[in-house]
Amino acid sequence: LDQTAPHIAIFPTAGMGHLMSFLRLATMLATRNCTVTVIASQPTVSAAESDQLSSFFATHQNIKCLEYHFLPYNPTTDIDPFFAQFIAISNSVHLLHPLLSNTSPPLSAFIADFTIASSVCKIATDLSIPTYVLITTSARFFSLLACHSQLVENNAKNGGGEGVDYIELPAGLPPMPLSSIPPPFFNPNHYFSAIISANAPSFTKVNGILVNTFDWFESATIEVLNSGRVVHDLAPILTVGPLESFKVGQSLNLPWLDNQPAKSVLFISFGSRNALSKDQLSELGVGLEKSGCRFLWILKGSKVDKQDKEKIEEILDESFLERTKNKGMVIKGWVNQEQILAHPAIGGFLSHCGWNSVMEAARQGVPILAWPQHGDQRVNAQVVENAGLGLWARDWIGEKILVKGGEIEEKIREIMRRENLAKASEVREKARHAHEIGGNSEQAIQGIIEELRH
Ligand code: BUP
Repeated sequence: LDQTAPHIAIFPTAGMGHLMSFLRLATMLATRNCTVTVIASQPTVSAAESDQLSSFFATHQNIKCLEYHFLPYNPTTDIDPFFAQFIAISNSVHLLHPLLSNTSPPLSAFIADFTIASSVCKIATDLSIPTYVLITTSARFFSLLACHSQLVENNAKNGGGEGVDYIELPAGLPPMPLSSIPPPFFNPNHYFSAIISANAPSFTKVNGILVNTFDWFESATIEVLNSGRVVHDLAPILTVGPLESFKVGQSLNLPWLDNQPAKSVLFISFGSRNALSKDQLSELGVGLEKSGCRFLWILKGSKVDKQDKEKIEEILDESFLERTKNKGMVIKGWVNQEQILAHPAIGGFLSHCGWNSVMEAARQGVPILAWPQHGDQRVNAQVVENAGLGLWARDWIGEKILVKGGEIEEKIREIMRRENLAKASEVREKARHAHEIGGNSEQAIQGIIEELRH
């Protein structure tokens, strides 16, 4: 037993995208000899999160679970349930202090989600331990978070962006298309913006900002962020991605997929909290059928899975399902996406570009056809395209317009071309190299562990 190895509290908030990154980091630290406690906030928003937590702790008994029952938060206005959860978790962080002050071995540090960073910094000061944040989006989107107050101010001065296509970013970061920035970002009265302004000040107080990305993938952005010119006194950016997958209880059981030719199947998923409109789903069906491409489609009917009760046949046309039954498979419910992306039959990924999905595709060398919906996803899609991991259908503006089947067909044909696979394989090599001995991400993780040894 390594007596000097640190004891790290891993503190995620809400949403599968956030949770998966934190659980991955937890296992990576545990396999590098650290003692790890995961703070599991209860109750979770989605069933997927509580299922994931139960199976995770059943399979990783070396990782401690600290159940944290936060106080209810009753917003008076309409709010995204995941945002409400961030606020609720943050508001009662003081309840953790007594639970954490006597742990054995004593706690060495917090690694917390950005959405609660300021509150965690306060209790970490009381406990006299350092705090790190883990950013579960791209470094490019993080750069917007880091200079949020300045961008909101500039936007107000410029009349709310009227007639502006691009916004200037500080310190030589390339300008950003205004259409890529989620509109609530600029609205100080919106919860999204309020959560950012409450927590962005912590970026200069924490000991390090861990980002689930790798240097090669976003080198220019990372260099500028670390130059100190974007935000004075910004804590060091430590790239730790792509975060490695953890052991799961079950192997993938999809005989249909096993019988498909290598690299022939397009995997389709819009993440855990996006549901396309019925009309859009039906156009996607038209596009798939016309393209003749094999597909594995994960279908979602509503934003929070606990409310997602409709059957596949109630969402998609039965005749479509009948006509395509030899070409494709539609699944409703949770599947292990990482295992699917790693399957030899998968040759492309139609994705909303949630950042975990992007990093998983990078690790497996699967080309992405990016169809972002909201939040950070358009910014992430641009990163994907710039890095050569795929194509961004930039005219397909999520939720606002109906993208027709013919256009979808064309892009599906394009993404399934061989040359995209070759480029994506190069990305995979770079992603793997980041975690080899001497790779940037491995060095960053080892550096944190060394710093925290007692
Ligand atoms: Br859906 C789904 N299986 O069926 P993102 C998702 N995932 O393993 P999002 C599955 O959940 P946020 C499923 O591999 C990824 O690790 C997927 O995170 C996994 O998107 C995670 O890709 C989803 O970041 O999350 O859901 O939009 O908005 O919280 O970033």
